[in-house]
Amino acid sequence: MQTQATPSNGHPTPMSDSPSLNPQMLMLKHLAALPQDVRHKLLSQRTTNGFTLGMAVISGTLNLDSGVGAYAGDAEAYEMFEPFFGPLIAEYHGFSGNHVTDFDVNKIPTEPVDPTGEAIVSTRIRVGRNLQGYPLAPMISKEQRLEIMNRAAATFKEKFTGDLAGEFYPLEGMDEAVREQLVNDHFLFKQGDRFLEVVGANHDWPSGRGIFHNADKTALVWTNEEDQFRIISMQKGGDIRQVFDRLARMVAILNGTLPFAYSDKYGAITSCPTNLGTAMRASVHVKLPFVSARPDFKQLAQDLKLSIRGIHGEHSESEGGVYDISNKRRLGVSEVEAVLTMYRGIEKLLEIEREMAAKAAA
Ligand code: ADP
Ligand code: CIR
Repeated sequence: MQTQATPSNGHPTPMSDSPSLNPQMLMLKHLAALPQDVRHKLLSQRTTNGFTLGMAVISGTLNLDSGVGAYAGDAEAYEMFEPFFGPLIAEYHGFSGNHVTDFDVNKIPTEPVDPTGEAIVSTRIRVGRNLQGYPLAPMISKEQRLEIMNRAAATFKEKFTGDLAGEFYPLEGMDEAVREQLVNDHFLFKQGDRFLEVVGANHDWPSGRGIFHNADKTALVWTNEEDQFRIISMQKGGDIRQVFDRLARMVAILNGTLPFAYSDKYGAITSCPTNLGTAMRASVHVKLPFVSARPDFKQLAQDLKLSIRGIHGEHSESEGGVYDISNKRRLGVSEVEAVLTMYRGIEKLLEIEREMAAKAAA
């Protein structure tokens, strides 16, 4: 695909020609696999909020390079269009049972994954959450977004105390230099990309969007970006257990006041099917100059059930041999298992990195 210079939202956009078709796109595969009569029936249905199968597949239809190509406009869409979403979700996550949740921090090793502290620059764990009783990003109204933002801001003020105490900052009216600095420092989101744009998830930007953070910027919550909440725990270095412990406390506090949309089968309900289940991405920014130069780097990561991103988030590039490495699966693993996948995968990659560095020095 030809791309133009990266625009201010950080994502490469196609030139006037369309991006080339990804023949592996899951949406195309699972739409085509539906028996004709089922497909026709589903195409004629709409959820209570007015979401249709046509809207669910619009992102992949207009972004032919999509990996998945589908979004849900509300929780009901996952049930109504189950013949389409069910097999797609099962294939992406490699799982079709019921989701199990486990936030027990005692199951995370106390030993640091990077004992010398030289390789891991920072650790971040985020979960996506949406509230019961509201549509998801493609269908939510401006008023509903504002209502959620205001309810959230009140909860942060009242319930986030001690090390979690901080302030909520709406994106609307934020000083541009402050916003840019927060993005560059990896704390704040950019406007949703072209995949989210065409499904309507960027409607009314920046209204209702905002960020809460504590004094140290180690506990953060985004409102109304892709999901209504992205709950984030992050800090410098590689103390994965401490980051997980903080996240678990934040999730419990928020869920106690603002009940999350949850299904027995899919766990946390999110607009992107790749986020269902734990909706968790546990990542480290890690220096891997030798491993990343291997031609089979991507395969190696895949075998360890890891995803690789650049250091400015999804669809960005690496800088200086530092990569964002995270768990790939979010459904079919508990929160503890998602973090352990990342922990063990990084342990392995660092072992290979050390061996390669020693060989190169010999
Ligand atoms: P998400 O993780 O919410 O799916 P992105 O991949 O776009 O979304 O990442 C959001 C931001 O978080 C980006 O600025 C990214 O660089 C930052 N980030 C992700 N992982 C880490 C990490 N381990 N340390 C520091 N920043 C991180
Ligand atoms: C796609 O289908 O490629 C986009 N809608 C993004 C999907 C989520 N991200 C990912 O799998 N890396």
